[in-house]
Amino acid sequence: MKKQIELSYSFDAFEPIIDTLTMETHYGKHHKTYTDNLNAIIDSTPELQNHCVKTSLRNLDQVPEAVRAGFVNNAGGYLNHNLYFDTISPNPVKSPSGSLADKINTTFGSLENLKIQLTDAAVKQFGSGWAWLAVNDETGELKVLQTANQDTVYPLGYTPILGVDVWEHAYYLNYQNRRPDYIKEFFRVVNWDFVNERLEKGLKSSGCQR
Ligand code: MN3
Repeated sequence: MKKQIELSYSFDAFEPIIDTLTMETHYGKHHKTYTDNLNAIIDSTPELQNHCVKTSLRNLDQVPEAVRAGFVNNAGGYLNHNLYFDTISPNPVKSPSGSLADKINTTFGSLENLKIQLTDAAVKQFGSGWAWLAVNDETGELKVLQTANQDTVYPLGYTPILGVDVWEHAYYLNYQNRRPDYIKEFFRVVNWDFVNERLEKGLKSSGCQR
């Protein structure tokens, strides 16, 4: 049984950057629905029961066609949001350290340049989707990617370490059509210590961590 991550903050912790109703609905309705749907699909699909969700996403040809589209949407919705809600913090560490700081500087030149690239990917994602900072599973290199809907970067051979949710449900009540404003504000709640932890864990193990 897959479970949503437990939140270490209250729904009103991000006011006024992310409003209380958006947090409550995002976690309590949207993320919950993806999680419930994923559990229902896994329960009815023996082929999915002995693998971690990530592994099945990387090997979609082994997922029965009848449930494949639903699995992609709901496994993606489940994993993408576990990462999202874990990455934000009311008391974030505001700049990267450790291996992450080194890699960001080597790859993008600076944190500011990385934010520009992530913002560009997030703004240009047409319709619903995500912008990602992701690690190449083979080379360990960082890359900015974007995906539509709840698609993940796992089938592309990457592991996400930071996701910017650009579905309207993530920002519409406060920001309406002003997606660039939301993205700018979102960076104020990103806990870069957590992103670094994801990077370092990912480099050490290719296990089943979320
Ligand atoms: Mn969302």
